[in-house]
Amino acid sequence: MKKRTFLKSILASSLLLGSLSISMNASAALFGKSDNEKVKIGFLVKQPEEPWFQTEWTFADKAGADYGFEVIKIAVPDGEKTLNAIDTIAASGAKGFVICTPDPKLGSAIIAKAKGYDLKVITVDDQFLNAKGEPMEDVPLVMMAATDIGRRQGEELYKEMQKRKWDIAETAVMAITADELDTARRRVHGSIESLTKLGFPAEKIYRVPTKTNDIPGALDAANSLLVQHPEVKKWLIVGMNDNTVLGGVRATEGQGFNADNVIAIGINGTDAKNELAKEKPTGFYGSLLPSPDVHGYHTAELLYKWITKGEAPNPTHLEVSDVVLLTRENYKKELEKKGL
Ligand code: FCA
Repeated sequence: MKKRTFLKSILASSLLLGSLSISMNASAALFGKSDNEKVKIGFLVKQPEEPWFQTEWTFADKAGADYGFEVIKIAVPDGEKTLNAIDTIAASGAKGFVICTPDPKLGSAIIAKAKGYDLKVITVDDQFLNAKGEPMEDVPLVMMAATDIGRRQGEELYKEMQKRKWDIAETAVMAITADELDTARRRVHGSIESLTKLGFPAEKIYRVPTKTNDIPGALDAANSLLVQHPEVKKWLIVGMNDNTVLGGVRATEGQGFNADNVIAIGINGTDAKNELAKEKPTGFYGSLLPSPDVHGYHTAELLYKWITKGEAPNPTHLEVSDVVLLTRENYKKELEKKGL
């Protein structure tokens, strides 16, 4: 009953808005496009403090400027905020949203809520899981080519270790894992796969799970691993993104390691800028920069076309595989090339 009254009032207000927008249209013909008649989309991200997601927002806005739509950007660090954000988006008159969910298991709830409002949904970076924990293949997704980028991380670490002529006998790999997030699991898996293929002894690749996907979480995980292996003289550090790897580096520093006996390579690139800009090199050797610009721009563009032309994203899944290794030497130039 309540729901029906609510629907009625939505209907009534949209009729009212409809007549308002007719008169707006007339004035828009005279004065150009008004903000009220612009298509609106939401862009929801789990960790707005990461430059990665800020970059996606910036490029979604760029798509908005190019096509003439408005992007409503909302931080969704947890499930409750995510569901509230969907209400906000619907109330603002947006027709859909792009989302990097704070928890893939929210997939079914997000889709159910979006359907209730007739909102279209595109996922970015992290794939939804259904109630059974299976990937929701039918929801459009744009993400990095996780396994390939992970493999590249392992290759670059091995290459740098060889260049420095390190003795494998005194070296080990610290792999900070976040296996419940599929993209993270695939990256770390790819990295370990490359390292072992190239000849790094599997028994000296130590995995440790992080509780949270940020620097403090990774730092705790790394500390617990370091105390178990006082015999290791040199470390290679693997993790799913820059913050995870930075947590590992900070932990090694706490135990007296430095740029001479740690090689760490992150993933994201955008989030490694400050570290690479430090006057003195740290154990953080470099970062793989995929394409947050493409993810932000393209998801927004796909959603706009879906809303305005009825063209659903095809293919449904897109893995962006362009990646460049940023180091202290080239990071400024490479980031500039992408306008970052
Ligand atoms: C995940 C990570 C982010 C970024 C993104 C592409 O969402 O948490 O840091 O790497 O994938």
